[in-house]
Amino acid sequence: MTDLLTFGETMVSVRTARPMRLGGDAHLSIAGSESNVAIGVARLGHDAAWLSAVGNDEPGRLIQRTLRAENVDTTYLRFADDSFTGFIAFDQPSHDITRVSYHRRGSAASTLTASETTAAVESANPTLLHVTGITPALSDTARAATLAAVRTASAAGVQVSLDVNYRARLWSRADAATAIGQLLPHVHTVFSSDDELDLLTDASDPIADLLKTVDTLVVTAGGKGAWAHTKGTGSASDVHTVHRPALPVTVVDSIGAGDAFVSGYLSATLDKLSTESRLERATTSGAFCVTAYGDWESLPTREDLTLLSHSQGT
Ligand code: CKP
Ligand code: MG
Repeated sequence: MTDLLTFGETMVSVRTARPMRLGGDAHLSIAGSESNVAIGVARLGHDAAWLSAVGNDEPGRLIQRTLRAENVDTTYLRFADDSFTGFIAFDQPSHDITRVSYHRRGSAASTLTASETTAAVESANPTLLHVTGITPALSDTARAATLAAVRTASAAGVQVSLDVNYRARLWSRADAATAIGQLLPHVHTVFSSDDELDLLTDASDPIADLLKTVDTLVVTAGGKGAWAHTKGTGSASDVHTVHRPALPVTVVDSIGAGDAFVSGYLSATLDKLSTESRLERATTSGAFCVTAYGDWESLPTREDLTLLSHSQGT
């Protein structure tokens, strides 16, 4: 039994503070939306397990070691002899622009299978299963692995969350809409940015339409804050909405903010807090994360969240 199980590709990352072509100093780390969420949830005091595949290589061992050091359970990590660990390069052509290049097609994580994800769901027996729309974009087997996992989990009474996380470099909007549409009937909570909603439904009232399928729809809109929509107690079209503004912080690095937001929300879900309090922990965690560099390095602990709330006078 674990609090949270998640799976997806974690890559080795190399980051430079200027155009990479100029060479010079680089920072070596790891990056992956689902492992970011696992680290975030673990830092907030819960048990988190993460499943993936990496190459049987040094980048793969860096990923394993980093996640273990962050108290993430890596029991379900597979080292693939015949494949390689994905690689992501971040560089900065100008102060305000971070450029991302992926080298992940055919990587070890793209060989994830349905039998390994369903076996992990059965053995970990998590309270929450979290997936993202990145995994089904990796390959046909990874897409089947995602669908099988959410189906198995929801049939077993596990609460399933999905972060849309559309990545234009990996697939078209049409392919993403089809694959994510297959997941939705097995998902309870969806995290979507406002510009991803059209991938989930083409209805004129997307929120009411999605709440026919999922229990909670959390929509983020950067500086405008976030909304959590749940079914109201009245008629089918009755929707209960909660809004939290974004905290006014200085943004240093926005990559990983979405994962910080999700980990705050899921942590408060595990603590059985109200929708309002889930959204509050999510926005505080997201705000904390953007104030320092790194996809996961700047994820907050509980103490960090208190510090930020106090500095905002709340
Ligand atoms: O939506 P976020 O900025 O929170 O996601 C960031 C992660 O997995 C980052 O760590 C990167 O490796 C990725 O999303 C990705 O595959 O793009
Ligand atoms: Mg995101």
